[in-house]
Parts: sequence; structure tokens; C-alpha cells
Amino acid sequence: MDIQWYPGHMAKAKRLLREQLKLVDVVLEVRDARIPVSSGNPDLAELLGNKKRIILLNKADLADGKRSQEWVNYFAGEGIKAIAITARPGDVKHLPSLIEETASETERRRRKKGMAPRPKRAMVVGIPNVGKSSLINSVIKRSSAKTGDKPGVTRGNQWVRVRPDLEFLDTPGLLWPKFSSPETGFFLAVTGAIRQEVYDPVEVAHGFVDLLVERWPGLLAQTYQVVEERQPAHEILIALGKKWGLLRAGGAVDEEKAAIRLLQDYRKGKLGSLTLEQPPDIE
Ligand SMILES: Nc1nc2c(ncn2[C@@H]2O[C@H](COP(=O)(O)OP(=O)(O)O)[C@@H](O)[C@H]2O)c(=O)[nH]1
Ligand SMILES: [Mg+2]
Repeated sequence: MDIQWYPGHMAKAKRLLREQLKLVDVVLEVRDARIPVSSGNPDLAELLGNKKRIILLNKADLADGKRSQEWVNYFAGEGIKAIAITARPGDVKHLPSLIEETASETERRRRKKGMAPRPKRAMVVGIPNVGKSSLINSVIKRSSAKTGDKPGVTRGNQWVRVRPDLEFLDTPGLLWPKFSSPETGFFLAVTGAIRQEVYDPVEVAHGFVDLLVERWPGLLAQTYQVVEERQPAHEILIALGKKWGLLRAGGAVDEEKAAIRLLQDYRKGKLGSLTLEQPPDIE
């Protein structure tokens, strides 16, 4: 399965991101906790230079909690601070203090140079659909109003004061997916990170059924009573389509509709909390 998709204006996005990054002390890189590698973009590290980064493994509510902890440990081993999080106001409480802690080094440097203290600034970046806007909104909901345009800031950027000493850029920085492995496109399609027009849902659902049967044997059969797992993915989808009454005119099962429904069920958590990517073994 070869899914390759790049948003238009990628060069423009990169230029804009570079400008935005100059404005902040800390970068919150949002990834999907179910696919912590495929939802990242390795180019970011280079763009960041030595700017501080925290990886937010978002949608933790949809991921396997034990795996999320393994990922946090994995990133710690790489020297990167990561936390598992869900973009709900009640679940982002600890984020501001974590940012302040992370930014305190920048603060010390400024003070050493005799520069006046100023609020620390953070921005959210990530590929489409990982929950950047939801996270920003959740943090803002818990805090106060916008502080307005700042001189020297890319036009349109607003800062939101989250605490007296912390400001957030209210527009997330857009990263583009990087298809560094053959699975990346597949994982991004399954989790809903890429638009449906760029992949064939039936092909993706076949791959997903095969993955489920291999890694979570019995789950499909248990979730959808009609499924006999020891048959080709195509047959399984047809059985599901029949169960759901997804028929074409004439009575044949609409496999594409069944494929879309199965993928939607996964994205809503109806199949449980399944993390698709496992951290490499730490030696
Ligand atoms: N279950 C769950 N869904 C989330 C979470 N964060 C975002 N979403 C959903 O993911 C989709 C994309 O979120 P959005 O904030 O628009 O992503 P953005 O494109 O990165 O700004 C929306 O349907 C959100 O409701 C989360 O932590 N858990
Ligand atoms: Mg958004």
C-alpha cells in the first residue's frame, strides 16, 4: 500500500513555521498517541535547533495507557520530554507548569544577558488532525483572554495569556506528514489523519483487518458477533457490511461503506484503546 500525500504549499508552510518558531521559547509538538512515530515529522528537529520541545502524545484516551507510558519512557531515553495527554480542559491542567519549567532555562539565559524578564512563550505544532486546535482551546478555556497582536509578530498571530508569566500563540504551526516508512501512510489513514480522498478506504480497511486479526486476535469476533476471523479481510468486511445493512441497490454489500464504518469505529474508540505503533526495544 503506497499512500503519499503532501499538503499544497508545503514550502510556504515551512517558511511560516520557521518564522513562528523564532517567537517562542518552547514548542509543544502534538502527536497522536496511537502512532507516535508516523504522526511526527523528523524535519522538525532540524527546524528547532536548540529550542526546547515537549512532545504531547495526544488522544491518549484512544491509546493503550501502558503503551503510552512505554513511549514516554522511550522519548525520555532519547532525551526528549514527552507526556501522554487528552485535549480536554480537565486533562491539560499540568501543562502550563510543565512549560514554565521547560522554559526556565531560556529565562536564566535572558537574565544573564541583562535582558528584562518577559512572559515565556509557547506554541503548538503538529501535522493535521492530531488535535492542535483542541489542545489550544482546552488550555485557553482554563485561562484568560487574548493579549492582542504584538509588534514584530507575523501578521494575524495572537498571543493568549495563560498565566501571568506564560503566553500561547493561538495559531498552531502546521507540520506536514513525512512518509518515511511504508506503514506511515497506512497508519495516518487508519487514524484519520489524512483526507479520505487520497487513499482507498477498502484497501486501508483490508490492511487494518489483517493487523487486528494478527495483533488483537479475537477482538473483531468479540466486538462484532458475526465475524469469523479465519477468512480473508474482504470476506470479513462483507460480513460486517451485511450486519450493518450497508447494501447497494440490487442487494449486494457496499464494501466501501463497510470499510469506512469500520475505520470510523476504530477512530471513535469502539474497538478499544489500540496503539498501532510500538516503541522500538530499548537496549
Ligand atoms: N478522542 C479524542 N479526540 C480528540 C482529541 N484531541 C482532538 N480530538 C479530535 O480530533 C479531531 C482533530 O482535532 P483538531 O483539534 O481539529 O486537530 P488539528 O487539525 O491538529 O487542529 C477533532 O475531531 C477533535 O475532536 C483527544 O485528545 N481525544
Ligand atoms: Mg486546527
